[in-house]
Amino acid sequence: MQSMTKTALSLAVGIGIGLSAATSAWSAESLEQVMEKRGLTQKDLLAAAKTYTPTGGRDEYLAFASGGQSGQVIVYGIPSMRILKYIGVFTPEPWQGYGFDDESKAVLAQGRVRGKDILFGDTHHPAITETNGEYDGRYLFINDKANPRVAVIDLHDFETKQIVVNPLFKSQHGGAFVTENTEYVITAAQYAAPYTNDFVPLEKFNDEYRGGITYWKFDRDKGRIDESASFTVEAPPYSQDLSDAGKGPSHGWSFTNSFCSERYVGGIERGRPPFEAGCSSKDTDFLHAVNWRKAAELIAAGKGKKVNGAKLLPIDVAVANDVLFLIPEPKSPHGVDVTPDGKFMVVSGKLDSHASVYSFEKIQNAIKNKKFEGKDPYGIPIIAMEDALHTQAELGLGPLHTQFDAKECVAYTSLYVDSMVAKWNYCEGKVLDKISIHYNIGHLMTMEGDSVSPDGKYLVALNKLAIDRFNPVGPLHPQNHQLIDISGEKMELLYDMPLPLGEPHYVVSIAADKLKPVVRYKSRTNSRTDERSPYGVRAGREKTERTCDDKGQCTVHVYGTTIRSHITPEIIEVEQGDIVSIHLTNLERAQDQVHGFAMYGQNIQLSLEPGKTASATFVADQTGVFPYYCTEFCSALHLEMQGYLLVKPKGYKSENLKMEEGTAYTKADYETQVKTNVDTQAVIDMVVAFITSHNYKDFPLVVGLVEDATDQLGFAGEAKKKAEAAAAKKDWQNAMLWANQWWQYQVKTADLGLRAKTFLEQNNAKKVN
Ligand code: RUQ
Ligand code: CUA
Repeated sequence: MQSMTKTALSLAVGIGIGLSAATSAWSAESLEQVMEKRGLTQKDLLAAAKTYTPTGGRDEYLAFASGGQSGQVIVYGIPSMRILKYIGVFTPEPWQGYGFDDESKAVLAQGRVRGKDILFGDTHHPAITETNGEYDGRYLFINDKANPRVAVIDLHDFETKQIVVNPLFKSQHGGAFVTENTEYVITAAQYAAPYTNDFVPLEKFNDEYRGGITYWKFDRDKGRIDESASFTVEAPPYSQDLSDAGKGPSHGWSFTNSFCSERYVGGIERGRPPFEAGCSSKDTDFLHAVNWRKAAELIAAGKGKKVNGAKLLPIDVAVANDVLFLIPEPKSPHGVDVTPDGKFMVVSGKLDSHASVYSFEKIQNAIKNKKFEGKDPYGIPIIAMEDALHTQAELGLGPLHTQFDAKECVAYTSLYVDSMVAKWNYCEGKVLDKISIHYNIGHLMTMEGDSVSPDGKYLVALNKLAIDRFNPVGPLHPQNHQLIDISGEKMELLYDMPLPLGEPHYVVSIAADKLKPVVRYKSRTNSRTDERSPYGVRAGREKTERTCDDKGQCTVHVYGTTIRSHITPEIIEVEQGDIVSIHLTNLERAQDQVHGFAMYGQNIQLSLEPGKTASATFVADQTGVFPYYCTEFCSALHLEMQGYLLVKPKGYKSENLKMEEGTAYTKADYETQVKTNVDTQAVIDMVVAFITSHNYKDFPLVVGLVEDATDQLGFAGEAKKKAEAAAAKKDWQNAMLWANQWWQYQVKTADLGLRAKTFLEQNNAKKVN
C-alpha cells in the first residue's frame, strides 16, 4: 500500500482494509457495581436477560399492533419489544411516501367515504391470514372503527395494498376476524344507523336503524378482498361488538357479542337520561351465533337483497334458514373468544365479574331440538343461557378479553377495573393465578393466541393508562405495552414498552420464521399493485416527454432513476401550467439502499426502495426554481444527490447564457486525479479477489451487493472513457470532471464491495479458490 496516494489510502483505511477489527473495550465495572448503581434487583436482572437482545440479535415473534387513532399498524419484536416498523394504513406516512406518491394515493383514495378523503383511521383489531386455523403470515387485515373500512396489508413487503369501505355501516368496531382458511374477514357494525345515506329521525330507531355483521370475501390468489362476493347479515340495532370465527367443530359459524341491546337512544339535550344509563339497565345482552356458511349459500342462491350497492341477508331470511340465533350474555360484554379447539366461546361482561364459557355443542343441540326460550322483537330465536353455558368463573372486576395458552384449558383474561390479568382454567372454571398490570388493561395477547395452536410463552398486556410508568411528557401519556412471561406456573412481568402512537387496541403475534419478507422489489415495481410500473425505466433509458392536448394543456412525464449518488435527470424544465409527473425507479439492488425524493414547495416525498418505481404528479402552477434532493443518507455524496425543477413563464425566451463553472482545472489536476483512481482500482481489485475467492454466491445478500458493485464499476468505465477522450483534446476542465466522476463510481464500488467482504467474513464464508 506504500505507493498509494493519500486519498486512496484514506479510502482504504476508511473502509477498513489493513486494520484488524478492534476488540470492543468491555466495561471494567462488575455486574454487582452496575446493579448497585442503578438500583437493580436479581429479579430485574432476570427479566433483562429474558428480553435483552444483543446487537444483531433477532426476535422470536413479531407483533402487529393497531396504532389506534394514528390509523397505522405498529410492528415490534418479542421479547425485545423493539419497534421495527410503522405501516402506513389509513393515514399518510411520509417516510414511506405513503399518501405522497401517486401509487399510495390511489390506495388511500379507495378509502374515501361518500366522496370525502378520510385521512386518519381508528384502527382496532389486526388479524393475520390463517390456513387450517394456523397463522400463515401472508396478509394482515385491520379495521377502522370511525369509518367502516378494512385494509389489507401484504406481509411480503409490509405495505398496505387495499382499503374497502362498508357501504352499509356508519361505524365498524368489531373487526377484523378471519375464518379458519381466511375465507372471510368478519367485521361488525357498532353504532346502529340506517343502511342508506338518508336522513332517518331517531324516533324510527327500532325500525330503520340497523346493526349487522359483514363477511368480506378474501381472494387468496389475488391477495385482495373481493367486494362483489362479500355480504352482510342484517342484525337488530344492538351495538354489535367484537366477533370471533369458529374453528374445528365450530368452523362455518361465527359469534358476535353486543351491548345496548336495550336499544336505548340517549339525548341529554332532549331531557333524556344519557346513553350510559339506558344502555346498561338490563342484566343481559345478546351473543349472536351466525351460520355464515349457510348465509353464503343463501346469498349465492339469490336469497339476499341489494342495499346501497351491497349484498344483504335480511333477518327474516336468516331466521327462516337457521342462520341467526341469540343467546343471553352477562351485562355489557366486551369481546368473545373461541377456544383453540373450537368447542367453547368465552364472553366477559364489563359490568359482571364472571367470564362465561358457552358450549358450541350445547348451542347446536338447542338448535336441533328447537329449544328456545323465546324470540327477540325481530323474530330471532333466543337460546336460554343455561342451555348454552358450559361454565362460569368469577375472575374479578371488569373482565374484557381472553387469550389462550399452549397448555390445555388455560386462558388469560384482562380485568380492566382491577388492573390485573387472570390466568384460569376454562374447562373447569377455576382461577389459577393473577398479576397486577399498569394500568387498566384492555386487550391482551399470547403468542399466536388466536390460532388453533397457541404458543403461549409470552403475554402482552395492552393497557389503557400509563399514569406514572414513564418520564412525564406532558398531559398525553404514552401507551404501555407490558410483556409478561407466562411460561411458568406464575406470571412474571418482564418489561414496560411505551408506545406513543395512539391507543393500541389489539395486537397479534406470529413466529418470526413464518414471515418471509422480500428485501427488494423486482425491477420497476409499483409496490401498491405489485405489478411492473408502466413508468419504470432501466439505467440509461431515462427520458422526459412533453405532450399537449388540443386545449393546450401540456403534461410532462419524467422517467427517471436514482442510484448512488445521483438522480437522473438533474435538471427538469417545464412551463408554468404544465402537469408534471415525475416517475423514479431505484436502480439499486443492494439491501437497504433506499433513496428518497423531496421537492421544495410541492408536498412531495417519495420513498424509493431498491427496485421500486414511485411517481409524483402535480401542477407546476407557479413559476420559479424548485430544488429537489434525495432524503435518505444513502452514500458519502448523498448531499450532492440533488437537482432543479425550473418552471419557466409561458413563452419564456432563453437569454442564450453560458454556464460558468466555479472552479477551473489544469492538466496537473487531471493527472493527480488519475493517479488516485489507479490506486483506488488496486483497492477494488483486492476486494474483488477476496470476494471471488469465496463462496459468495451462497449469500443472496452478497450477490445483490456484487451486482450493484458491478453496475457501478461499469459506470466508472464509461466515465473513464469520457475523461480520456477530453484529455486527448486537452480539454482539462472536462477531463478532470469526468475523472472525478470515474472516481465517484469507484468509491461506490469499493463501498459495496467492502460491505460484501465484511458480510462474508462475519458469516464465515468458505474459500473456494
Ligand atoms: S377494543 S379494550 Cu377491542 Cu376496540 Cu376492547
Ligand atoms: Cu440517495 Cu441520498
